[in-house]
Amino acid sequence: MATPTQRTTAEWQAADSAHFLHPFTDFKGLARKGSRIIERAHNIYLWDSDGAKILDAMSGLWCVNVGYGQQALVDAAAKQMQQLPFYNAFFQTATPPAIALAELLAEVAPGFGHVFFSGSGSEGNDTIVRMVRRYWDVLGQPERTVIISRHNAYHGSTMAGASLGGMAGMHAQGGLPIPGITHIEQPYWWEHGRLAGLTRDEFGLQAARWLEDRILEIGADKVAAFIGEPVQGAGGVIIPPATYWPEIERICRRHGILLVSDEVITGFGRTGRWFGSETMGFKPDLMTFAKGVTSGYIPLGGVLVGDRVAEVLIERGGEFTHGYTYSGHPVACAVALANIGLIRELGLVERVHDDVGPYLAARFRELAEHPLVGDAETCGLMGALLLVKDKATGERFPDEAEIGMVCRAHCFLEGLIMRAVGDRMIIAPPLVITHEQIDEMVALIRRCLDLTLAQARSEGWAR
Ligand code: PXG
Repeated sequence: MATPTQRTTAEWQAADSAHFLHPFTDFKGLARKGSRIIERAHNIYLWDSDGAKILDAMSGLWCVNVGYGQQALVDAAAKQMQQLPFYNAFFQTATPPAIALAELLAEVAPGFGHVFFSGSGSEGNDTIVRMVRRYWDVLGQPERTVIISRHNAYHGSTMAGASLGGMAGMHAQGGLPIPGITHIEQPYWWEHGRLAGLTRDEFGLQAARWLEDRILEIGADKVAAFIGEPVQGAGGVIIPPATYWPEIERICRRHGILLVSDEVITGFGRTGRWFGSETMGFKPDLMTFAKGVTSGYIPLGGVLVGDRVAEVLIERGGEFTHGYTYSGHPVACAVALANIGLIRELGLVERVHDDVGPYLAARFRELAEHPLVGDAETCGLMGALLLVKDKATGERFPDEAEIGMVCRAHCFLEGLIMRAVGDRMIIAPPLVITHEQIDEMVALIRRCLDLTLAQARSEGWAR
């Protein structure tokens, strides 16, 4: 069997397209282009199989919060693998790393004294669906089953996760959403508020009231929960107006509905607090987490259970018939312990809040001057640039221009990983990024915007 260094890029690409079905990918289209083979990484940089260095402004897939190459996480995994690589928590057993992590999570998430572990964010959201319905069952209100989510939300790829999500393309495959899940419009001011002449704050209140309208339409006694990402990630880093979440919280309380914050991306420092719900000023009943809990070094996810729900499930629920082989996997939990320890030791949450977050925001305000940029927003170390056809009027590019993909292709060639979501270019770099590295990233982004503008002009999409 060949080891990574023994094959050429072309050989890797041939084997890749012969056998590997990639997630969210047109298999045949990828086979024509060939994958870029990523072989190693350090800090915020990746190296591909041709030796090219790439600045990873997406932290892998929104997860490598502490950056690549952190030896403490490697050591924690190796030590735990030697001592006890696996044991389950089903039949009156537990392992020290899982117990210690549950304890530590309760400390970083005040008010969430309990945790249910899964292997991923999707499984965490499947757990959410079962848990909120079980909660109302136990309370003698089994008809409270409906979960309200939002269009353009992302909550995972399992049947329940994809159903909670509001991605039309996903619902079009496989008979989704599953019953009992409904979606309201997202709090995207540029799309739904700007042209209606609303200020961001006015729009935030209006968007929150869409939740109340839906609750009244269905009947509050049928609604189990509302779920949302504090800041939508995969949907394009949609940062809601400051008025949105406090109003959502008031509406949920008024109708007795559980409030679920999907913190898979926004957890563990990304927004400048431990959890995005703190940044957005609301207190959920349940929080889904994954990604940043281990900085992506090993899969782990779960649900942080607030005291209101925990008390009912523990005191009155009996057996909760749900669990995964890897619920509380000792190696994953050991890595999470080391990761959270490192986040604390390096002061990364405060660093995002007080230092690199504001610095990124200032540099993004400069990018807002670029002729291609209609809007530039950040929240902690998440950022988005909206690419527009006409800066003066805010007119957007037609879908056929595929402006985001054009820009992403330039980024790829220039050694920068940036995600394109329609006409939004988004970033979420590792929380260890320095000022100098932010400068380097912004210079690369600027160059790619210039190249994109030149191409759009030559193809007649822009003036
Ligand atoms: N909730 C949120 C908010 C997410 O962002 C999940 C749940 C599902 O987590 P798992 O671990 O099952 O993947 C996610 C995942 C993208 C992209 O293209 C985003 C995610 C996953 C894959 C791609 O931005 N987020």
